Amino acid sequence: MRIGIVCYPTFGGSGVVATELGLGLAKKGHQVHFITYKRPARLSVFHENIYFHEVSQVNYPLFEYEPYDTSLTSKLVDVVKYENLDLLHVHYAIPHATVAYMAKKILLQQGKYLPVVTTLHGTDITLVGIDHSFAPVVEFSINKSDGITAVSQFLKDKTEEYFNIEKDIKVIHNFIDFTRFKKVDKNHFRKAIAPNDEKILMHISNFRKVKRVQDVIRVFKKVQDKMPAKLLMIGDGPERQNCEELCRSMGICGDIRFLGKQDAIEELLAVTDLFLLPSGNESFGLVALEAMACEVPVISSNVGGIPEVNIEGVTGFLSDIGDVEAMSANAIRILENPDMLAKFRANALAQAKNFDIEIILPQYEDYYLSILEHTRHQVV
Ligand code: GMT
Repeated sequence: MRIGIVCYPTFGGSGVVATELGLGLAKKGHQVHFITYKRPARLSVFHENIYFHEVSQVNYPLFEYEPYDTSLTSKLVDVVKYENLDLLHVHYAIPHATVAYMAKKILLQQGKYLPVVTTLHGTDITLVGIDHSFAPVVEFSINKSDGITAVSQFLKDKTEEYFNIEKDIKVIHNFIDFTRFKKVDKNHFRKAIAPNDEKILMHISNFRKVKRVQDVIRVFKKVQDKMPAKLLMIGDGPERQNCEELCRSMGICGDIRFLGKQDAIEELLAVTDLFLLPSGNESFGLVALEAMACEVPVISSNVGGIPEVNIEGVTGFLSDIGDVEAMSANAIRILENPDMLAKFRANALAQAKNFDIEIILPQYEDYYLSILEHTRHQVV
């Protein structure tokens, strides 16, 4: 197939999933065209089946806000037509499902029917999507997609609860590529980060409010009161400053390293003992899956789609949002007990294997084929 992929090219989960999916499809012989405003963060290798079309910025002085949707639509029309794409897969509804609909209408006038699949990732529904400034457009655009997928059962249910969705939403869970995410021997890293064999805890996110990064610090403080420990904070975003100030006020900066945005997170996960994800909302929690693939148990909140990934008492522990006491007690329980830690590590890997790209990617391929079959007779 010739597949177009539209996504946010940043470090966010939806862009990561879109990029990894494109890479996986390319490896299986499909021709994949990424259409975004910047090269996707994880698209760092050359592959003969991968093409990248950059949407250029228009800086006309009249535009206080650049009309990105219009530029993206024009680019889509161009790429779909001249690369003769079979299908367009857009990730994150806003504005991508809407832009896809516009491109579809333009192409229809020019004699081509463009099948569109929209994948819902989370905040495009639960946070931004339901905002009045977007909701009618989001509902309309989702309904105009030929296929709709959601990354968890939770997200499907929420989408159907919030909006009047006329089509079936297919749940295709996020996935993990074990050729990249696996526990590797990085003992020299471990020695550098924790020279006295301290326990290593980790958090990765975009440091937005929804991630509750201050809870990570509070949990870590309670763990550290019980045992020597280090915390790695990976990523960057609006809450980082507040978070650093909290560390300073608690006097624990010496044991916390803010590493900013990192590419090779699997190398850091390889030396980690426990992953913390206390989010206030999370449709799936891809980072939890990445941690688990590297045999790291997860202490998380019990919101959204997280329980579909992290299994209570098996791969980690789940607590109510903001319950720092329970989260730290659970973290201490695992870290104090080597047998339990070893068992949870093995369980985490076993659970992650259910989300192996080798299992999930064919679900997308089958879904594309069903959409192509379904739209084959569309009158142009
Ligand atoms: O985690 C984020 O805030 C980024 C956001 C995105 O769209 O890039 O992530 C969402 O999509 C990820 C991939 O499907 C999911 O793993 C995250 O759980 C989801 N984030 C939220 O629902 C808050």
